Amino acid sequence: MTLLEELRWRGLIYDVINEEELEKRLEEKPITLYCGFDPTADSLHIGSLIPIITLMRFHRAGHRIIALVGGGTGLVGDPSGKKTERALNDKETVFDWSEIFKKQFARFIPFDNKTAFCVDNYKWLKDMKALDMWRNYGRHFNVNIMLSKESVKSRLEEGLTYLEFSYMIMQSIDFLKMYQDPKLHCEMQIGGQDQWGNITSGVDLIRRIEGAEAQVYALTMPLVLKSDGTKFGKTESGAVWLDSKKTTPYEMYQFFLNTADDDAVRFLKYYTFLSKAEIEALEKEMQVAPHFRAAQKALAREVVTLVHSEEAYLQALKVSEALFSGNIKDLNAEEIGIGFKDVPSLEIDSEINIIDCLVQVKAAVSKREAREFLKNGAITVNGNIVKDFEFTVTKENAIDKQFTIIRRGKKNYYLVKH
Ligand code: 383
Repeated sequence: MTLLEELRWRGLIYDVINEEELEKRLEEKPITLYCGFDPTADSLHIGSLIPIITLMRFHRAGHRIIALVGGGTGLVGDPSGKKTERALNDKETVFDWSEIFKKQFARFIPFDNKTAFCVDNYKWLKDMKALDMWRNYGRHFNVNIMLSKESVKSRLEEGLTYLEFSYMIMQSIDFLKMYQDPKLHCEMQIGGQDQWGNITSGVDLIRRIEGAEAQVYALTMPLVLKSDGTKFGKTESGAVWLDSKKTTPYEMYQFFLNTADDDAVRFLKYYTFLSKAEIEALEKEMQVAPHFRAAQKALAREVVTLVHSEEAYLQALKVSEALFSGNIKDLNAEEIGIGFKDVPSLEIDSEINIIDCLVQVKAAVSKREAREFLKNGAITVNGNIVKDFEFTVTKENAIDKQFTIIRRGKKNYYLVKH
């Protein structure tokens, strides 16, 4: 399989210009391509992951890649895909976030300044003079064409500021600058399907300035939708972040583990480096024994290992299996903190009777109900069934003298912190 064939098999190509030419060009010699990311938050999230991994696929196939941080464009705000105007963040914030993005990219991409580069468009956009901008670039942009781009067209009723309107000019200048830079000679831009307008506008600018024979390429990847049609990557508590402080490896593991059967194979193709044969084997396994969730487990393993580390994955797996089986005895305090981050909890000083405890942590609505649960063997404390009404929850018997885990029934967990 050629790289393009592989990308097509993975479902990663939404649109591409010059496909045949590109196929030839990629076979000939290494190409340089880039993808841009605007620092609009203090971390990248899994929406940024597919373009990053796609860059990695090109790099591994011998091409040269550029991860661009939009320190300049981030001060403007891309209207693409946005229904309303973006918040205008102050410069300090955008610069801080740019630095975070650069560090996060480096976890995926081995920047060596020969085959992999990290650039920030603030470097050239910051010195741009308004007059030069209009005279040198503005004259190449046809307003009718700009108005026909989805990012603009969809906002005409709602309203769009001149600042946002000019965004595509800046992204186009980036492509041009990096095309002209002798060290980079960037010939291709990739992005999500929402970026098609901005990318093709850059292609047009390069052709206008460099001549129609200038060969440049563009490829967009599909927006990731779940089989139920909703956007992938969001949880009730918001985005799934790559920063482990914002989304723990365990949470990320759970997120991918919960992928619907109908989505699992597609996401394995998007998000992992597993081969066609490996993915097809997982697909078969899923058809034969869907309850085993082999595809989801592989997906969660691959993503958490890639984004965090093997160690983080193993820990997430351990916590996840312990919670699933109810066998939490082997977990240490750190792992309990991870697995029980969001369960109802109660802080106590020294000790508490089990019935009072069940009521206070809201595992039971009344003492009577608590006794009922105990009598029926529905309550476990640190993995052991407790039936005794006089049982006391103590710091002494807590895990690492910090946590007592109470489970009611099969799945309801409560945490007592000592
Ligand atoms: C800035 C300057 C460039 C080229 C691109 C940019 C950023 C671009 C943008 N991209 C999105 C972002 O930053 O706004 N104008 O949040 C997202 N990307 C990638 C991908 C995606 C897009 O970072 O579809 C999802 O992740 O293209 O929405 O010279």
